[in-house]
Amino acid sequence: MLASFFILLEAIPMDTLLQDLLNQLSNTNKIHDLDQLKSKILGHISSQMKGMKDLPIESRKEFGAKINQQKNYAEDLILKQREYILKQEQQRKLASETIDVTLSPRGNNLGTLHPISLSLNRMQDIFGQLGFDVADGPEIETDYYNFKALNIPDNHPARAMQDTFYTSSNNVLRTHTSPMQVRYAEKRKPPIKVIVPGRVYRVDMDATHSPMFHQMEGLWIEKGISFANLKGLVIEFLRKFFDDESLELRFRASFFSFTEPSAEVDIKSKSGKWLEVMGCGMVHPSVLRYMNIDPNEYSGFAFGMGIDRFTMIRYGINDLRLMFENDLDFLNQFRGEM
Ligand code: 2NM
Repeated sequence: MLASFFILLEAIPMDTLLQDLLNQLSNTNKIHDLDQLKSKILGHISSQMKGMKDLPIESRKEFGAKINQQKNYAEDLILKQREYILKQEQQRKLASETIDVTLSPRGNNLGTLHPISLSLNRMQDIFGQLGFDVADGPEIETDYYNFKALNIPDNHPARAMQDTFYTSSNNVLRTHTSPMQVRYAEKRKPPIKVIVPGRVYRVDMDATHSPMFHQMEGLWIEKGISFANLKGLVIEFLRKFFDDESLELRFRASFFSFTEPSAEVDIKSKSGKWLEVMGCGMVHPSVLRYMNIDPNEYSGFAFGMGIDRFTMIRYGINDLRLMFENDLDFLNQFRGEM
């Protein structure tokens, strides 16, 4: 409160109650308190005014002038105090909203690569260094590329509606990425070295199967390519991918319509259990012919693996559903992984 008001205060004659009330003004620092005090002050002044009618007529004028002077003075004081309080409040608010630009940032909210992307990058790096091209293609495929060109017979159970998603125009959601390998190879001359990663679809849904999952298939066609080359490449790839130069693995004879002979590959886990991780084989002569390649001149091998499964094994993820929920606490654990 400004000192000049108090000087004025002494110049205006007033009763002690009013004086006391006006003195309290300088101690109010909330608008609510000021409003309450204001109504006390103005109430007191107006009750004084009401008593004016009982005064002798000759002193009424002087009394009225005095009360008016008090009222103007009080209102002026109240207004000044109001401005003072508002200014204080504003300064307090500004001080609390100060931004300290020298503080360090709150951490970034950059996204992370999904573990499936991490695996895919890893696979592409390894095969890239071994001279493989990367190709991708349509997820909606024709019966020809998804089944027929892969030597899958018309009556094969994989073609059934319970296993394959069909579109209304009788195309399919590709059940593997091999159709793209046929598309790739039919337009080229050997040597052909390509990997095809991508989404594939099968009618399947439980704790270990998702209707959409990720696969990567590879193809190497060149004069003189043998099963020994296939084994060498698969061993090299698996040991690099799992970062374990002494990783134990085994090839088990198997059957696929598009390869002959065929094998499945198991790796030995840390706990000593064999885990099946991929399938492979020498490309069937019929499939080579669909690729416009003469099986008497060229041979080749092909392999396929589930990227999701590789990811779960590498990072110790025990539930497939985690891979597709995009829970941030899950994804954040892969920040900085490779
Ligand atoms: C596998 C297993 C064995 C495969 C075959 C072909 C193609 F197009 F050359 F015929 N691509 N991929 C293949 C072979 C895939 O996945 C478990």
